[in-house]
Amino acid sequence: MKIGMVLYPTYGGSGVVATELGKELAKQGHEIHFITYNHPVRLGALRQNIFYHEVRVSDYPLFTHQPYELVLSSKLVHVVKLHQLDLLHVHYAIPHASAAYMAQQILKSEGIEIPYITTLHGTDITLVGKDASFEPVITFAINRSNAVTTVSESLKADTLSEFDVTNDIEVIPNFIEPDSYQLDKNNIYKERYAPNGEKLISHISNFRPVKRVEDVVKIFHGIRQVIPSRLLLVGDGPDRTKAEQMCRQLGFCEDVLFLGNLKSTKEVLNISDLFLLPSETESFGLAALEALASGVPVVASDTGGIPEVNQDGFSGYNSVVGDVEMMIENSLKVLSDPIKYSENAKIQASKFDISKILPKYLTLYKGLLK
Ligand code: GMT
Repeated sequence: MKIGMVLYPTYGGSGVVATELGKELAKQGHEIHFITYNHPVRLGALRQNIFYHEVRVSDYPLFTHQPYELVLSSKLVHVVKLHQLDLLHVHYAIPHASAAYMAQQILKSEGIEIPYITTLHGTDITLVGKDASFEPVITFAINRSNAVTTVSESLKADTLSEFDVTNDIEVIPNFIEPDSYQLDKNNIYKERYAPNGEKLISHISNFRPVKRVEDVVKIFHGIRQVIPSRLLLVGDGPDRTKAEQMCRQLGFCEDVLFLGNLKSTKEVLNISDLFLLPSETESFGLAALEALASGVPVVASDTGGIPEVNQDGFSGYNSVVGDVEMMIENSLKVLSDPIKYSENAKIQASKFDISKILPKYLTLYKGLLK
């Protein structure tokens, strides 16, 4: 199959999922065309069966806001025609689903039929999509998609309650490739970040308010009073400064390491003892799944799709959003029995092995091409 994969190329989970899906399909011999405005972060060097088409929006003085969606639609038309693509798979509804619909209609007027699949990832529905200024277009583009998937049951329920969706929605969870997370436990990194044998607690996100990074710092504060530990914070975003200020106020800056955005997070997870994800809402929590795949138990909030990913009491614990005290208690429980929880984490992650999830996408694609 020849597939056009439309995505955000940044560090966000939706872009990571789209990139990993495309890479795996390419390995299996399918031709994958990534279409977006920048080289996707997780794509790495270009490889066999993979192509990248950059969407370039020119700067014209008349436009206060550059019309990315129109340029993307045009790009989709060009790429579909030039490479005779069989289908488009768009990740994140805004504005990818409506751009795909526009391209589909243009191609139809030229006698070319191409289906598009929309995968909803979370904030396109739970935060941004709810915004009244987007709603009519999003509802329309979801309903006109030839297939719609969500990454969790929870997101499916949210989509159905927030939007007037008439299309069927199939849940296809996010996935990991377990072997790629089994790195050698790297003592050099461990010694560097935990020179006195401290426990390493990690958190990876885009530091937006929805991630509740302040709770991460508070939980760490509680853990640190009982067990010598250090906090590794990966990512960047609006709440980073707030977190930095908190560390200064609480007086433990030397034990909190802000590592910024990293192309690969596996090395950090590989030396972590516990992963924190106390988000306000999370449609899935790919970062938590990547932690579990690395054998790192997760303490999280019990919101959105997180309980589908992190099994409470087994691979870690989930509790009410904002219940920092409970999260501290759960963290101490996990850290006191590391081997058991680490093994459980890997068992839990294996449910999301790419070998189990990829066939679901292939069946969906083939069904549309019949
Ligand atoms: O978490 C974010 O803010 C980024 C966002 C994205 O679009 O990349 O993540 C969403 O999609 C991920 C991949 O499906 C999910 O794992 C995240 O849970 C989801 N984020 C939220 O729902 C807040």
